[in-house]
Amino acid sequence: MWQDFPLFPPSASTNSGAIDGIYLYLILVSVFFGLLIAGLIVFFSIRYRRRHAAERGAYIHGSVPLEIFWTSIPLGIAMVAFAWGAVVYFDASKPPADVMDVYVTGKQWMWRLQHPQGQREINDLHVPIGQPVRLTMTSEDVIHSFFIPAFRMKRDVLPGRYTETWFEATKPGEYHIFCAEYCGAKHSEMIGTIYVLEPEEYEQWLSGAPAGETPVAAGAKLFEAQRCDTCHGTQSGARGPDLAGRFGTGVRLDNGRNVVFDEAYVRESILRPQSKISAGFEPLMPTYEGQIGEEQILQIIAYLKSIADDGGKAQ
Ligand code: HEC
Ligand SMILES: [Cu+2]
Repeated sequence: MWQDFPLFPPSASTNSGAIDGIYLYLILVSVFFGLLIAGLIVFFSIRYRRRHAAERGAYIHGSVPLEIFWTSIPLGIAMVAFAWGAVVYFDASKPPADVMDVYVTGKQWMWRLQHPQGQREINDLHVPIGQPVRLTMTSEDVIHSFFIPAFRMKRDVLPGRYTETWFEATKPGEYHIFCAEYCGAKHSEMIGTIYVLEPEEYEQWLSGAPAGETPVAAGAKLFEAQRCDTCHGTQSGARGPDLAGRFGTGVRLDNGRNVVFDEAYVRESILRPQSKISAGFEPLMPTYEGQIGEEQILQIIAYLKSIADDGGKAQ
């Protein structure tokens, strides 16, 4: 019973210790001042109580040193929390270089996850210990939020947008995944489990789970099946821009603005191709709105990422 309703979740990621530190600081400051103020209220009301009916208090005209004293101390305490929080926040927001990409789509009322090697999971996620994992997330319907208390990690998952977060698990075990944004009737059932395994166990799990296609391979297939390749080929005279080696670079638009070729840009290009036109090209691209789902778009993105890393060669 208690394990299911822990007052304080286990601490099982590289960031959770630092986040707990700030939490503890805020709690201690609050407890200290809470007790101090409560104690002083009692003490003063006894010490300065009215002793006979005609007694009047002395009028106080204010004191600059006192004002400075009780302004600067709270300022200092708040600034410590701010600076400390900023450092931890920046540390926790950028993933290390050797991350493993897991793609997540939220949907009323479940989580679908896909590993870079192709394994798919629903409401469960197996990860190896000591390996940074980056989650690229989107929603197929309403706003959800991906929350792993044991990792002190929570990020909203929005329809029509990508959000990213990452973690590195430090302790083997099973931890809760919750949806932390009220998302309809069965919001409370939108829960899952994250299994943190030793690297060998993880390899074993990987080889035991049906792999299916990797996101990159599925994306490459879609790229042909949806005939993207007819316009975005490498041959000269192609009607659309070559997409190899482009991910993460800048794009010049026909209105002179510059944007980044990232997840959001690819998604928008597929669903609303007319909204941003690449400089030097005609607005010929058809929309795929309603024909390609969020998971498939993520696969195309994984494919375009892969042909950016390999110096432009597919797969
Ligand atoms: C009929 C030809 C055609 C097809 C089919 C087509 N595109 Fe395009 N696409 C274009 C053209 C032309 C542009 C450049 C003009 C623009 O930005 O809309 C473009 C732009 C893009 C861009 C932005 C590239 C840049 O350099 O800014 C992406 C990403 C993209 N397409 C992806 C796809 C994907 C994925 C598919 C398949 C699902 C696809 N396209 C199918 C013609 C096509
Ligand atoms: Cu939800």
